[in-house]
Formats: sequence, C-alpha cells, structure tokens
Amino acid sequence: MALPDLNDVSQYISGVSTPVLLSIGAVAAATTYYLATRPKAIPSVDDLQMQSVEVPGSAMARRSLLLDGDEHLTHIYEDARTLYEFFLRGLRVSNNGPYLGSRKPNQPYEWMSYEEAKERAEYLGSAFLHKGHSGTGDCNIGIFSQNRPEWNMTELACYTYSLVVVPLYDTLGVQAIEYIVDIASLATVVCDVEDKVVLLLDCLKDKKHTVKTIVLMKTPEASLVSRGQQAGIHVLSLQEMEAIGKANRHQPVPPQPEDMAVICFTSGTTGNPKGAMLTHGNIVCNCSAFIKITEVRCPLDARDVHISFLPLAHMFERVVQSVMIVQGARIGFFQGNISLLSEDMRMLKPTMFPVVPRLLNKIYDKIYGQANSPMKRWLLEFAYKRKEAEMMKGIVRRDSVWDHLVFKKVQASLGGCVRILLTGAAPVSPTVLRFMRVALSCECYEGYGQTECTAGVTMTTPGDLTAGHVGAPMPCNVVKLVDVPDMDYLAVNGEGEVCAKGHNVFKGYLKDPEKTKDALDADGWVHTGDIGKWLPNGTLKIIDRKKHIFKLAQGEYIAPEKIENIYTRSEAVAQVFVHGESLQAWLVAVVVPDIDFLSDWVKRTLGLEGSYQELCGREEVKKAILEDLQKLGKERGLKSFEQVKDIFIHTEPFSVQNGLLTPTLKSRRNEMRKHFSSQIDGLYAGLKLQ
Ligand SMILES: *[C@@H]1O[C@H](CO)[C@@H](O)[C@H](O)[C@H]1NC(C)=O
Ligand SMILES: *[C@@H]1O[C@H](CO)[C@@H](O)[C@H](O)[C@H]1NC(C)=O
Ligand SMILES: *[C@@H]1O[C@H](CO)[C@@H](O)[C@H](O)[C@H]1NC(C)=O
Ligand SMILES: CC(=O)N[C@H]1CO[C@H](CO)[C@@H](O)[C@@H]1O
Repeated sequence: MALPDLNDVSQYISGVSTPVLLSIGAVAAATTYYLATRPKAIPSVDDLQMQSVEVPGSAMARRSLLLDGDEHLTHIYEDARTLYEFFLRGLRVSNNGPYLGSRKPNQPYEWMSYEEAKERAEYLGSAFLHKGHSGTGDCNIGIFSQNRPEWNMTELACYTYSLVVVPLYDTLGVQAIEYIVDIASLATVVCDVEDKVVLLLDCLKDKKHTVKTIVLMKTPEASLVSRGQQAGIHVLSLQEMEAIGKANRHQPVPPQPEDMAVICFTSGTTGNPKGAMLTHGNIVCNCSAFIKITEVRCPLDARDVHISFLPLAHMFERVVQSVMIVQGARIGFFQGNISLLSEDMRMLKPTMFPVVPRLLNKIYDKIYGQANSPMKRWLLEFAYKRKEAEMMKGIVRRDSVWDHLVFKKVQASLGGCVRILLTGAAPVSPTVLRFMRVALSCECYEGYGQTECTAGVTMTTPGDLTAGHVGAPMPCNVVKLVDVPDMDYLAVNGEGEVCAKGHNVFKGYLKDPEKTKDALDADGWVHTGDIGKWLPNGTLKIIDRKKHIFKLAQGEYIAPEKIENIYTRSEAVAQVFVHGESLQAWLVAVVVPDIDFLSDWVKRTLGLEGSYQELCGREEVKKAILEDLQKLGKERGLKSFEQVKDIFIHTEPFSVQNGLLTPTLKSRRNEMRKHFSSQIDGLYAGLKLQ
C-alpha cells in the first residue's frame, strides 16, 4: 500500500481533554490568570499587506518580495547545489548525527547515522555500477517500496553515482507499472516486500523487457529466485547487493545541478501515467525557496525531526525531507501502518509534520466529535476564541491555560513538539487551518504546487495567520495568470489560469512530447490547469479548475469540485461525487455517508437507530442528507443551479483500490461517471417524473 488510508487514522488521534465538570467560575479564574500571564508578541517578519510584486515587462507576472531582483533563486548554500551535496552538507552540519530512524512495534526508534548511510549507499551504488548502470539515463533504477530508511539509502546510492531514480507505487495499478518499467527502461528495481517482486515478475512474464536485477530488502525465498531466473532476472537481497558493492568499490561520481535526479510518474485521470523529469537543480531550488521563506521566523537545524508517512513517491514528501537533510536533521519513518501513526509520533516527537488536508479534516472532526455535550462544546469554542485572539496579536505559545485545559491532548497525540505543519496536495478548508494554528500553536503553512514544478509554486508567508489563500509566489519561480475567456476569467481582472516559470519547472515528460507541449509552453511556463485570483495583498487564491467544468442545459458553467468541497463538510457525509451534463438542467450526486458519524447524526436529526447499512437504505435518511447538503450549499453561497436536486446513497467508499480515486486521492471523474452511469440515469429519470 503506497498511500495510507487516512480514514483509519482518526480513531487513533486523540481529541481534546475537556474536564467534564469545569465550572463557569473556573473559566473566569482561568481567564484572569491568562490575561495576567500572557507574553508579549513577536513582531511578524514581513509587511503582510503586500506579499508579492509585479515583474516589470512580464505580462503581469508576480514574484516573491524575498528576492532582491528579478533573478529567480537557484540555491541558498554554495556547497549544496545537488541532492548529493545536500546530503554531504547534512553530514557536516550535524557532525555525523543520526539520520534515518525506524522502529519495531512497541520499541524506541533506532537510528542510522549520516556516515553509516553514506557508506552503505556507496556499497549499493557501487553494486549498481557493477551491474552495468551508468549515468547516461538509458537504464534506470526503480524503487517500489513503502517509506522506510532503505528507500532513502537507495536514492542516496543513485545520487552518489549520478544515476536516475524512478519511484513506483502499487496504487498505480499493474498496467501502469508495466508501462513505466518499459518506458523508463528500468534495469534494476529495489522492492520492500516479496509481493511486489511477484507482481513485477508477473508483469514481465513472457515479455521482452529491460529488467536484469530485482533487489529485495530482505532475503528472498528460493522459489522467488528461481522464478526470476526463468525470466532472466537476478533476484537477490539488499545485503547481498551491498556485499557485491563492497567487493567492487567505486569512487563516487557526483551529479551536476543540471543532471536528471528523478522521473516522477503521475497518473492522470485518463491514459498512461506521465513521467515528469526533474533535475537536481529543480529540487534544490524548491527546497532553497522553502528555507529562504522560513529562515527568519522558523529556521530549521540539526535538532529538527521529521515524521515520514506521506508517500515518498510523491514530490511533496521528498522536498520536505530534502529540506531537513541539508540542515542535518533527523528523519523518522512510521511503522508502515497509518493506524499507528499517532503512537509513532508520540515516540518520535517530530518537529516537522507534513500533512494532507484529509488528515487535518479527520483530526478536526474528531475533536469536535468528542466535545459532545453543550458544556464541552462551549468550553472548546471559548478556549479557541481566546487563543485565536492572542495569536492574531502574534503570540504563539503552548503553555497558556487554554492549552492546559483544552488543547494539550491533541498536541500530545502528535508528539507535543511540532513546530511546522505543512499542508499541500489539495486545498485545505480555512476553518480547519485556522483551528489547527490555534490548537497546535505552531507555524502552519499551506503550499500550492504540482509535480511539474517540483511540488512548490506558492506558500504561506510566515507570520500570515489568515487562511483562504495559498500565499505568495515562492522565490524559486514567478507566477502569472492567463486569460480563460470561456470561463470569463481575465488577467486584467487579476484572474486566470495559474502559470509558473522558474528553476523548479520540470524538463518535460519522459518520451512524451505531446503531453509536454500541453503542460509546458515554448517560453517555459507550466500551465497548471488551476484558476487563480490575486488578492489585494499579493497572495494567490485558487478559485477554480480549468478542466472539470461543464455547462448545464441552461448554459450555466459548473465547477463540481467546488460544490463537492462544500458538501463534504456535512457531518453525515464522507465522500461526494457531483455530476451534471449539458443535456440536463440539474445536478445530481453520488454520496457515501460517513461510517463513523452517520449513526450519531441520524439519531440526533431523525431519532432513528440502526446499522450503517440499514440507515443507508432508508428513504428518510437519504432525504435528510439531501436537505443537509442543500442547507450547507445555501449557507456557503451556492447558486440554486449549483445545488444537487437528488442523490444516490452508496455505501462503498471511493478509493484508489476500486479505481475511483487517483493515487493523490482526487476523483477520477470519468471513471466515476462510467461506474455510476445506471444510478445517474435513474436519478435523472426520477427527476423527470417529479
Ligand atoms: C535522501 O537523501 C538525499 C540525499 O541524497 C536527500 O536529498 C533526500 O531528500 C532524501 N530523500 C528521502 C526520500 O529521504
Ligand atoms: C494496523 O494497526 C491496527 C491497530 O493496531 C491493526 O488493527 C491493524 O491490523 C494493523 N494493520 C496492518 C496492516 O498491520
Ligand atoms: C490578504 O487579503 C485577503 C483578501 O483581501 C484577506 O482575507 C487576508 O486577510 C489578507 N491577509 C493579510 C495578512 O492581511
Ligand atoms: C520552494 C518550496 O519549498 N516550494 C514548495 C516546495 O515543496 C514544499 C513541499 O512540497 C511545498 O509546500 C512548497 O510550497
């Protein structure tokens, strides 16, 4: 499983501690105490009223104010211009400190030092050379594994000898993996478990292929080795591989900034996956921009600790890790079971917590779910308001009376030491982000970007405590908005498709000039497909998506994701797919009720009880959910044609496994449409009769 099932996690993240019998008097006393003891504010770093400036003569493109001129940032440390040099710098500044950590169930973390990782990576890399790899890019190295220290060691081995890494993840599906092995000319694949070796061997059976070696992170069964032999593939353990390298040691062959580092495959909603080619320079400039942005208010150093659980196959996690490494910090891996994440975090006490919005939503819902009496709810709201007011004055701390009374438990469930929370990959609700800032009292940044720009395009400016935008352009690139006349978005109005240009922009898709031309124009701008709007203070707000737009019969444009984002705030609902078509005047939706919250909700609203399946089958439950969605939609300003007219209740969640979500958890809208076509037809037929 490459992508953790974040649904499970909420059970294991604790909510707030709310002393049940806390009296109003105690709250009053607490308020007095707090007013008497609160500290002075630290001034914020930037003038937040203007966070980006227009670049002269550039069609209204904007750049970060952190740059001195119009040159984009390429790097920040002279001695760290490739990922290999990042590692060497980490080794030096940490004075050979602990580097990669992992733990067995109920055990403390065990650490591999920077020096030890370097040595093992040199063995492994020497073995790659011995097996015929070279830095020419025509035979590459695949990594097919969950996050764990060996992942990084393999990557480091590649960088030490200028070899190119191609991450694989199993939610891509067998077909896509077959395709990638072939198009990326993989000659060696490093796997964490035997299942993945079997999957690969099945893919390659009876076919012409380039794979010569499969390395398993433990000792392979004899049967697997002989199956490999039949296919002309040497299957061996990582340990054996390191021994080969030790006996055939090569000097490192360090890469240059312009050399390719990784080919990152992203699955689109249709067709074959696309392999975004990223150089060392691409990744280094993204990381350097992050460091530049955070160095004043929240500098990182060798004492920092990162919890690694988001898939390494995605650039978001990799970039954050690289930022840690160049500072000589530690990286602790989760045990591989997302249900145990909170336990791992309590043990590790990470300071850096990269997350996706779905996980934040779950934590938020959990906390509110636990404040289940009027008294607890009142206390939570009161404490939140007090702390928020303090925070807006620039005071960030975890030792106020509200922390002791209310927020300590949730902080502790994340280890109690988080300094930076970074969310990316999808838009986060402003309410949730604001709440996290207050509850965790840490720097909470939202990043916006995509693989084609090495993850980062814009990011929250430290000190900006407002939500509802994605911050200012990162110093590694400039951002412009381009007219989308169909949708009435015009650059002169400060609205349009978000385009980015800078050293973080990728070199194109591997062997796919067609798709490269779609994404990257002749002048080097990446076209993201997202619609943005400049706010008066120079921050960017993502307001729409170019692709997933359709017209209803009466000619109104619909952006279904915007509507889904609103509807999924309903307590009763876990997932929503909104559908419409140009021949119909109304929208309909497929709704998956939330298995954790539905029964409570139904009991409260309708006074009914029953199992999840029973409740989902009842007409009055469906009606109540539909009404709740329409009410939410109205509250959040949906126009009447943007509201669904009827829904179908479905009990099996949309998932990567059943093909309805992409590995980054976005809806595969075409698949959804096909999958639910009969239900959708049924809904429209029903509406005609009304
Ligand atoms: C692993 O090490 C390299 C140094 O080669 C570092 O730049 C990178 O960010 C690390 N990546 C992961 C996946 O831990
Ligand atoms: C993950 O941990 C949970 C809770 O301890 C357990 O119930 C579950 O079986 C574990 N899953 C796997 C895949 O080991
Ligand atoms: C930036 O502008 C937006 C929209 O006007 C506003 O919501 C936000 O609070 C502003 N941010 C700051 C830091 O002033
Ligand atoms: C320069 C920079 O750090 N930009 C992006 C790089 O990656 C992080 C993590 O993926 C993003 O959040 C940043 O916005």
